Amino acid sequence: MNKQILSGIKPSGDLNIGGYGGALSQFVQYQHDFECFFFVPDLHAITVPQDPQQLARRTREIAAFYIAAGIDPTKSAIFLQSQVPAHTELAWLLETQASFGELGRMTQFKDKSNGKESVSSALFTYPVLMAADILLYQATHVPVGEDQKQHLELTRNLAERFNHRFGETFVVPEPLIQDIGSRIMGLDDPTKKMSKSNPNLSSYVLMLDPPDTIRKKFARAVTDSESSVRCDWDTKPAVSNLIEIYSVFANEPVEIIEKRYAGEGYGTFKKDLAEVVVDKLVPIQEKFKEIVDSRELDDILKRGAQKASEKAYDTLKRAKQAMGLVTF
Ligand code: ATP
Ligand code: LTN
Repeated sequence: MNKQILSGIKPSGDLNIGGYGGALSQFVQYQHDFECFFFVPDLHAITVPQDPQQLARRTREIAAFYIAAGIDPTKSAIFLQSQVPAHTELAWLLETQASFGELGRMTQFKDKSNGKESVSSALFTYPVLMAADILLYQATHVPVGEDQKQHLELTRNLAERFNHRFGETFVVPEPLIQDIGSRIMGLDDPTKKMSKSNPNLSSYVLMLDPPDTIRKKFARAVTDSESSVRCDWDTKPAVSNLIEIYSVFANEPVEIIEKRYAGEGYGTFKKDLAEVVVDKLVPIQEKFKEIVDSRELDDILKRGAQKASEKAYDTLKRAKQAMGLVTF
């Protein structure tokens, strides 16, 4: 069977190393073994209020990060979701198959709407648009962080339900959630995922943080009381989180890192961790700066949208026909 990957990172805030560990670093690895579609889900970003200028800026930035991190645009399609209208069209078709109850059970919706007086109806239907993103490309695999597992499960249910009601139309996708890096936690609190919405700026490292800021943030990162550098999420969550970050950025297994720091205190380990992250991020930051405002980026995104559209419209047409909508 052909293997296809689709995934994306929302332009809803400055990208941090959580998104790199859970998503971007994986994208780069998979591009050699799969036909890949990497997009920027800008329509998902506007399910919560966005400043228009900032949204436009961040959308370019996410696309530039894809390339700067090593995705080859001649191999993989890189595009913006809003440039391929088939996404919203299929989302509508799928909404007719999704129940109110199942969308209400989505934990991301519950978290994001919790305590708010009013939220957009698009925040509620968000996972259906995500299902459309994936099903349009007949993706067999979707690399995401742990937090997206429930959305993937809904996507699988919708695909199976549609196929059952209207005949085989969609591939039922598998999530690709890596053991290491799929749950990078805050540097201030290892029980909460590293997130750009955390008001404590030291809780995350941004992809564009200068080296000295990265060093300071890791120096301040919380650790656990017992001072050995050992991965044990139950009793030592803070240090386990730092070891996982090291593992993602150095591309080394956890056991090797534990051995290297056996008998060392947290101080040396945290200093080295900062350097491992700086070494990885500095070249990405340089490439990012070269590309983010370039015409080359516009051309890549245009070509990507063309390639994506071909595949997307083919699937959309089949879905419409299956449902009895007249197509010509
Ligand atoms: P928000 O925090 O605003 O909800 P997000 O960071 O979860 O946004 P995206 O930026 O779209 O949303 O995330 C892109 C990808 O990065 C997703 O696959 C998500 O699972 C993953 N990801 C995000 N944060 C982390 C994290 N702390 N650890 C591992 N993966 C993460
Ligand atoms: N919901 C995801 C972003 C996203 C996505 C997708 C990821 C939108 N559509 C399709 C993978 C495949 C998030 O919040 N991180």
